[in-house]
Amino acid sequence: MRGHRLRTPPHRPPRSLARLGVALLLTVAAGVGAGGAAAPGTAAGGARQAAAPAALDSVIPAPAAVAPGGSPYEITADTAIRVPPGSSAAAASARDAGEYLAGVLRPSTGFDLPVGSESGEVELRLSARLKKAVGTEGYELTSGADGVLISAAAPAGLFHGVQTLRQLLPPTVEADTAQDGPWLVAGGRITDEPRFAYRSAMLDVARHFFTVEQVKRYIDQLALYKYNTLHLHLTDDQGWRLAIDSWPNLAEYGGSTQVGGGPGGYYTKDQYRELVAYAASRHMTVVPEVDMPGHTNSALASYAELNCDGVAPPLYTGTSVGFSSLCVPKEVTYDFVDDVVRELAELTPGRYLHIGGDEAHSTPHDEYVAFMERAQKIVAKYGKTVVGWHQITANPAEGAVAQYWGTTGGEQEVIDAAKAGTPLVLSPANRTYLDMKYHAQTPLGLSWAGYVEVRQSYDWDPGTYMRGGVPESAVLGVEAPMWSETLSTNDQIEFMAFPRAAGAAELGWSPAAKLGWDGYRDRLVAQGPRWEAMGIDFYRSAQVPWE
Ligand code: TNX
Repeated sequence: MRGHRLRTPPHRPPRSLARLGVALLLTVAAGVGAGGAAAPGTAAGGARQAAAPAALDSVIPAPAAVAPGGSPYEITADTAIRVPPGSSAAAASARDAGEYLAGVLRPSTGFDLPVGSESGEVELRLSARLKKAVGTEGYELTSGADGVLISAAAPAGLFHGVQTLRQLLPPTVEADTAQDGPWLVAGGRITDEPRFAYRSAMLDVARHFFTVEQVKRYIDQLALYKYNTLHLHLTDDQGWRLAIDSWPNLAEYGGSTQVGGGPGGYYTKDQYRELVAYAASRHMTVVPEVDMPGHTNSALASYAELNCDGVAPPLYTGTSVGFSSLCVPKEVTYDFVDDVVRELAELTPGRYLHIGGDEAHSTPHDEYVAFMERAQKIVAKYGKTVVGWHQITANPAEGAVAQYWGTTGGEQEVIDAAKAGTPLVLSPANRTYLDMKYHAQTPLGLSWAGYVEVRQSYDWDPGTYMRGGVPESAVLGVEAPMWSETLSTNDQIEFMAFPRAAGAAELGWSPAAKLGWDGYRDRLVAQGPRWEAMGIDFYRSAQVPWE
């Protein structure tokens, strides 16, 4: 994995001297030359800083409503962060959002930025009356000469507002060493809330295993774009990645390899709890997936009795799909499902539990339906709501969520289920699959759903995507899945995720009226230097006029 948060971005040509001169002049003209932010770092570092603050509507996802105006606020060595007092869980979580903000700003600004409840020019405020206007995830951000106020009805809204504030500051704010200011936030007001409740990214930790630290890094990157769900694809033919006490071989043996034959790995329950808690600290809920009845070779290899012929197959390290199935007629299969779902539900604070159900090509259809009927009941028994790949629309339980992964939006079974009340999470493979190659020469990824360039991934509307008269109200949200057959490092994940993960986030958050390729493309340009400062080796698509 590459070093994180590089001070000198590797892909960036040096700026011309002329441009450097202009930037310095603008800095002085803005009144923050000599006395303002004294310069840690080099002249070249200073020249990288935009002198005028980023426009309020330049962030991703595009905010719902923006009213620019008034003086900017400058974060200085004297700035403090004010958070709510009190002993409620909400106040504590709001304070965490304040500490998180300070944690982002301190290394790059070099300022102390104390966090406290007494005073502070950057304030995070809980305000119950905002619930009506912006819900529990929305926020209001107002900025002027005296400070920045982020208000929200709930801590999640404050956290999302913090992400907006972050993007309003220069990209170098992401660096982990001191950079030159000025740290200006444009004046005005943003009123913002999400279009969809479920804004998810999936990581396949089964085909290649990713450590807790690797997943945390991805969580932090997703938080910047207001994702609120992390779907972990925990099991597949190539590996079982979570310890299950009642069936210990699943992880110990079934998790002992991965695609290509490496050592694989699995999360102990404590490690998994740590991941869930870390995601929660970024206001993301983990949706765990145990994929059944297909994609189960790692389980079948671990326990002979789960096989119809009673013979355990060898572990599998290839990339074919559709060859494995749990034994639907055997009763032990449901003991297994019950134990796994019970232990998983105990580890899951969120309401959703994903049971897969895709590509069960080795399970006869009537058996698939019979299995899914029982599996969905078991999930309900442990108090969770089912999510399944859209094949579950064959017989969806009441309330079950179907995750659409087709490419046309036209499957009649899915359309009928959605119209009859099955909510959909949209992850069309030729739009949001982050493992699809960008183009024929992309060294990583697959191409079964076609090439997915940046525009292709962004230029669609989740509210009108499904055919056959499925209304927007049937869409719970959007997901960007990262399958890992060809990906085994963070660098590789990040190259495939960025820019596309930012686009899927915008489709999930921003109102339809704010979507549009031209505007998005221009806002994307500004993310390039931010990703560089974060050490993200993103794909420099020729469709985007990077600086
Ligand atoms: C299809 S999408 C799969 C996965 C593969 C992926 C690769 C889905 C529900 N199943 O098993 O990893 O394609 O893009």
